[in-house]
Amino acid sequence: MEKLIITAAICGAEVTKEDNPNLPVTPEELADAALEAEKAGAAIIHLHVRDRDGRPTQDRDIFSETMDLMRARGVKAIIQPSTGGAAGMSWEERLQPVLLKPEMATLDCGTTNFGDDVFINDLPLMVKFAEKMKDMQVKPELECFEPGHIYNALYLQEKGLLPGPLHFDLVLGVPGALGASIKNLNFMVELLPEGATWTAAGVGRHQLQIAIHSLLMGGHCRVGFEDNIYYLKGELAQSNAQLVARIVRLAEELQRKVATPDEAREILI
Ligand code: KMH
Ligand code: ZN
Repeated sequence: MEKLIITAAICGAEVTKEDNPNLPVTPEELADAALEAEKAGAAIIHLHVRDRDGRPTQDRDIFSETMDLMRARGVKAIIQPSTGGAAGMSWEERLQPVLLKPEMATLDCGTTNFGDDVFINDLPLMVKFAEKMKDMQVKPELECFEPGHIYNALYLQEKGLLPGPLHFDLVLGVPGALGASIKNLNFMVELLPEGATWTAAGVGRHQLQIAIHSLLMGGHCRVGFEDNIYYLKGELAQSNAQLVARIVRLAEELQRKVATPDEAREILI
């Protein structure tokens, strides 16, 4: 099997310090969390940033400051900014971090209910995002919350907007979207085109189960506070690194080697 690429989704847009006081939100905290997660075995840092009040923002300067701090601390992982941001943000705002020309960024592949909100990703928006990423040579990670989103990604590929092999993130268990189960993960993986790579993310208590199943299937894993703030039922996670380290231990037991950041680059970019 291909080496396992672990993504640490260290902050997200929805979780707060009230939910888990260990959540990193400032540029300094995010940089420390990224380094710690990388040392634990993460090869990709999926990044959201917050403003001074801890609210989600797509401010380009805050992304830039945070990414620079990460590199200054010695982070070698692929830094993958979100273009999803938070539900309700304008497309102009969401695209801001792509202008910094990161190695990768997310590209959300369809509209979905997202808790009490609607996370809007209509086709014109997706085309705009794919065109911009193609122009800026930013590798998209195709976020799919529903099986139909995979067909939207294939539509973008048919239009020539997604050069190179496709890389998907199958996100299962968002409240309002497809539930997190092994059956649903299998179904989505069967829909992926030949040659695609994929990672899987389970939300909340499903994070561990989905990561283990992905590990066994030959996919990659995403863990971290964006999707889940607990280590065990009723026990808050101490850090993103703690969640990453558990996957590394499981991978070792299952004899799946973990990819370094450079090995992840070779596989994905
Ligand atoms: N915060 C969600 C509404 C992404 O990063 O591209 C969207 C999200 C997806 O987190
Ligand atoms: Zn995200």
